Amino acid sequence: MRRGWHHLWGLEKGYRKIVRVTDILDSTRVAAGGLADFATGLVSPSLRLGVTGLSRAGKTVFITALVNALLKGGRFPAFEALSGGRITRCYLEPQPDDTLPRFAYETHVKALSGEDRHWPESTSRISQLRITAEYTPLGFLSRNLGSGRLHIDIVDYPGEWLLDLPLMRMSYAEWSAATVAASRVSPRLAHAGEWHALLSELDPGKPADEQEAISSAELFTAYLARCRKEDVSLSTLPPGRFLMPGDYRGSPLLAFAPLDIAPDTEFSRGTLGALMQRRYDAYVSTIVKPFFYGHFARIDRQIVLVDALTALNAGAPAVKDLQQAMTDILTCFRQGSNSILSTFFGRRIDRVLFAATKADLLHHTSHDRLENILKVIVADAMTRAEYSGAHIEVAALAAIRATREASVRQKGETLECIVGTPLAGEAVGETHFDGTAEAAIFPGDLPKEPARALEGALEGTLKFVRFRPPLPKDGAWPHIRLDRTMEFLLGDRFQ
Ligand SMILES: Nc1nc2c(ncn2[C@@H]2O[C@H](COP(=O)(O)OP(=O)(O)OP(=O)(O)O)[C@@H](O)[C@H]2O)c(=O)[nH]1
Ligand SMILES: [Mg+2]
Repeated sequence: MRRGWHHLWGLEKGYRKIVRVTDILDSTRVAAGGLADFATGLVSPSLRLGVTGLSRAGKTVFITALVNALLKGGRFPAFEALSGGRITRCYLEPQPDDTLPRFAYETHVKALSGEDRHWPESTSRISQLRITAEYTPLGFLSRNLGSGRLHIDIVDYPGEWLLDLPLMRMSYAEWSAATVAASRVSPRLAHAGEWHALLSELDPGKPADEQEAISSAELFTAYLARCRKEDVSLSTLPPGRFLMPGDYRGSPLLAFAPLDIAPDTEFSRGTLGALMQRRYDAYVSTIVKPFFYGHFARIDRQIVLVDALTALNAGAPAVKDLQQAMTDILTCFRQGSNSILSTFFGRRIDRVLFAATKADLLHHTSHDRLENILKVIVADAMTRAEYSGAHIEVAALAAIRATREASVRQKGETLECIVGTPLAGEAVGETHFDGTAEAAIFPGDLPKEPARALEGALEGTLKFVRFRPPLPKDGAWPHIRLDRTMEFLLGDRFQ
């Protein structure tokens, strides 16, 4: 079925076969970026940290908390360079890439501060922030050579864009066939009705009709949106810009959709198929490739944030699809997959962390279990992606912890609860919250055995409430395991 998704990347054989002039031009673009990176690296070492995750996974909150920790300090025992006092000074600097929007750190801190604090607004664009750290290196010799300086460039980009990368190695017909096949299987099938009805009427060989292309793009997008909704909660829904068009809203670049065709179909000029194919190719070359060459290929380290709890609560199909998304993501990170790029400037991602976010929505007794569930999902994805490459870790974390814990006795039973202030409008069963009162909530337990969670045993059993963000203590927000995450992503660069 989804043959194309899995065999597109990293197969040097396939790569050689389809290296075209545009690929060479594109790589030159990377080389230019790489040279600029290299030139700044000569003055002070720099680390480009990619932060990604699907929409609402917690990217903005994570980066805000991470930068705040570096700037203001706080309790981060497992991040040795900070807790040991070796990081002597951190400051924000103008970021080196003039064409990239800056990550609006100050705006997000402001949103999270004060009496009417709230979670930051959704951000659907790529952005970047440079923070520079001065530190005392470990070891007698290095200490005597003076202090070290490291630029950390944090790049926030939507995970949906990552899931678009396989399109670079897929023709329109291959993508169409795979996407239509996937939509004929549960749970997608139940949401594809309207789009399928139109699809069955379209004749790819008929003269192109702009209106048909637009209507099928609309119905296809509505189908993707339905698959993303919380109760279905699917993750693998490319092309990414269909659900988050940003500046491309209404553009012909997004006015195409799959047709019901074989993967090796060819189209004559002027047909509907040819029009769709042209737009698909334009999407890939104007949107996907510039992201790959301009940003993705320059990343050194990557954290992928995952809202695993929502998927677990939605049931087995959502978990399976999350696994598929991880497989696709790992295929992007597979060593050799960017071998053309590595020969140009020898850069490659050396560490990837998959992190389940919002762990503060569970009692701490379930944190290790959440980590274990994610471990199994990632291990399985690694096998399926035939992954070898960067060092991979998993974690369960809360970048900003909005809850505390309490034991509540109810009907002779002790329940391990979380306590926080649910946002106005949130509800658990019959209880509706007004945004001011604290409440103790039993969120549910994760099973000891990860396999049970993956089989869908948790479907509908977890109770999630959005809590009001907490106030910082001594400059930093409370967190869960953010320090371990920082140690994995940054620790060795302060040695
Ligand atoms: N309790 C809790 N909630 C969190 C945490 N991180 C994120 N959230 C919740 O998740 C929502 C989304 O977080 P963001 O950081 O905005 O997610 P994002 O990935 O940047 O989302 P987009 O910009 O829409 O792609 C927030 O509004 C919070 O409600 C956390 O550490 N704890
Ligand atoms: Mg965001």
